[in-house]
Amino acid sequence: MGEEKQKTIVNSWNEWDPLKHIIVGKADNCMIPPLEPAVDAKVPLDSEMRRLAGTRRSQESVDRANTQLDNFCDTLRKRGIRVDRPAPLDFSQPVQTPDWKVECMFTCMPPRDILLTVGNEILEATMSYRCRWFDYLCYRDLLNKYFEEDPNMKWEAAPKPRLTDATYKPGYKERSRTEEDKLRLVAAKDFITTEVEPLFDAAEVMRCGKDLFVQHGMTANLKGIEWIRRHFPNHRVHAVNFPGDPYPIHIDATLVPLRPGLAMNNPYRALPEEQRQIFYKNDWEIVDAAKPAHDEPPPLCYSSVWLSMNVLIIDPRTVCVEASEVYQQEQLDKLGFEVIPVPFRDAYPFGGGLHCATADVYREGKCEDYFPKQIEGF
Ligand code: DAV
Repeated sequence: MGEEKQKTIVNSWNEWDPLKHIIVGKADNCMIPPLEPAVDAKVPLDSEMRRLAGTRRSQESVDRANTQLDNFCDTLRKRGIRVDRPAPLDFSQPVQTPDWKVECMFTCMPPRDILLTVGNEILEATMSYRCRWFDYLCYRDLLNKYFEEDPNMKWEAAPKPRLTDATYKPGYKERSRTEEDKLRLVAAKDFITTEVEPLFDAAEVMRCGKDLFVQHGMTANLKGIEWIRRHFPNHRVHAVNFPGDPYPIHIDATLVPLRPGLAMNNPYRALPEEQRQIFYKNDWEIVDAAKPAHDEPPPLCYSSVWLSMNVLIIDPRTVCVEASEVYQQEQLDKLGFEVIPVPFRDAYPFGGGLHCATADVYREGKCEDYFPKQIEGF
């Protein structure tokens, strides 16, 4: 069926049901983010991005990323999946609100960070970086179109945070000068943001039907997780933590569900024993993700080598994996998947891997209960 004939339906309850319609980001105009407090806590301590903060990325690197993004779109379209693209802004512009000003914006390469699709709803997340405050503008044309074309689509936006200095802990930088400091702070659940207002990136949420698992870390605070809980009263929302990750943002290179009953966990960021119980009680298996094929991320990348496990599942038997990630491919092959290798390393520096670079619009299937046996107080 030609993609223009496909009726627009917004519906996606999990990360694995058969994919029909998706948004894939663009690298155009992407900036190296300015070192405002929340960005500072995430950019690796030894990264060149620190020196180049607030500058443009080279056009050559943008073009290479866009070539891979376009190729990824073609791969999805050939499988009958409808693909939409955001509208990049001139991210080099300084932006301000009544409370603050930053020298530039960031990117619209990773739509997963901001758009949370739960059933027939697409929710714009609050975000917690000032340079990402206006991310939503890149997606408004698309969301408006889905709203017009699907009479059941619910279009929501979480309360825009003020992101004043009160949102970030003073002295956090001084307390996190080394990787050991960072690991200690993360283990104590001491993150850069305060609890003055709800904060979350959509990519902190792992969707498994009736259950949403949300990482409490550098972009989502407890009030943000509570906001999600009250916003989705028919769901069960679980806060999860991953001690072992010095830069905990976004759950999708850490804990990734593959199909009902099977998830993979980053072995360096193990889900704590008490938080695993809900999986075991419901006969889920959690396997360690295969090791990444690379020792280092590509230059000027603020994500880790674990983008290896940032896979996009097309249906419960088919998965897109980055083309050079041979160990991850081999593992998923052994677990019974057809693996589609997708060259994507040139796009990594722009905001992440194959899952980060996408946002679901439509997967077939309905809201199922994969965790009928709950754990008290979790
Ligand atoms: O391992 O650096 C990357 C997730 C980006 N959305 C990591 C997490």
